[in-house]
Amino acid sequence: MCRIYPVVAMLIGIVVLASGCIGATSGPDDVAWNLTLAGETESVLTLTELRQMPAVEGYGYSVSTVGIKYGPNRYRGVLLADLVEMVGGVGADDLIYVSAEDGYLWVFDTAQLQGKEFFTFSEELREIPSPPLQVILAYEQDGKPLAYEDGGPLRLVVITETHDVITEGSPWVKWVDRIEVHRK
Ligand SMILES: Nc1nc2c(c(=O)[nH]1)N[C@H]1C(S)=C(S)[C@@H](COP(=O)(O)O)O[C@H]1N2
Ligand SMILES: [Mo]
Repeated sequence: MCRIYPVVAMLIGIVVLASGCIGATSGPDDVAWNLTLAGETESVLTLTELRQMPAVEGYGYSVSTVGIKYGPNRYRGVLLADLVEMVGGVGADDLIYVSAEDGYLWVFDTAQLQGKEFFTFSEELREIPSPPLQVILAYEQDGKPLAYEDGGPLRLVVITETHDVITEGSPWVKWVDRIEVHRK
């Protein structure tokens, strides 16, 4: 008889864990996440506010330093350039620091802010001339909120119009929580 109690306790535990998981994935706006924009002014945006901004979409396909290819996936988000505009914009020599809660940081110059000067590769990982690219802060992947294991809720992504262009993974900052304009 007393052997039943551990089993019951375990079952209750499983139910609690399961309902916790369901709660966490029930909708994009349930995730509490603040994005800090720091430039001439400072501003903090929620996911809901980001979703209300003009959105852009495209294909993202990246390759990690060790040659693992991720994608192609469809992404939706806001232009990094639009976010920077909200806090005073950038001068030609300014740099944009994009960082995450794990301490990762990637620095973009103003050419990259406009989608220029990235290396692009074919699916065979041969370098190809760069088609037009856009640098976005993505909140959606393949029509769903960007999952935490994929770098969500907010990830820096480089997108193209077609699904066959690969870019280097290092600028694809996961879990972005801060974007900062550094004046030269
Ligand atoms: N926050 C954060 N974003 C990150 C990284 C990281 O360590 N932390 N690694 C970057 C690098 S170097 C690559 S190649 C891609 C893919 O990394 P992964 O293969 O470790 O997922 O994510 C990028 N974004
Ligand atoms: Mo990497």
